[in-house]
Amino acid sequence: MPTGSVTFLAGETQKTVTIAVQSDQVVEEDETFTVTLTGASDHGTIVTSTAVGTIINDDSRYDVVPTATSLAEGDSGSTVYELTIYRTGATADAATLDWSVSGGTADATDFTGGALPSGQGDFCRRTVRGDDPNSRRRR
Ligand SMILES: [Ca+2]
Ligand SMILES: [Ca+2]
Repeated sequence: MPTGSVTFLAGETQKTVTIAVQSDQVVEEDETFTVTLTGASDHGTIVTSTAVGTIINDDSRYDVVPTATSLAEGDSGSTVYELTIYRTGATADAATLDWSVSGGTADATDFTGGALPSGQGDFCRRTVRGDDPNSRRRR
């Protein structure tokens, strides 16, 4: 942890302490630190001895709700499944996430267009192919 000393020359009444905080790209809680004054060389009394600083996290975190909506696929057409993605931490700037679907027990034939979906930005609307045998034949 940082330490240092401050020297007041004769007649000086104010000095500034500078403390360098390491930046990062880690999502974390805001963090506090305390600066404590000790050991005045002129035997002066340190009346207010501590100051608290707060390091504010400015990194954002993303979480997808881990269980997607469960819906019947339907017998024709398509059904819209939705996922919710949350962003916390720093949200002042716009951001884009990529997403893609990989097979669990579903495969590409279970999605409209016959491919595993992927995309950017539109996190909330994907369609699943209905299980109408006629619609499969039309592919
Ligand atoms: Ca940061
Ligand atoms: Ca951080």
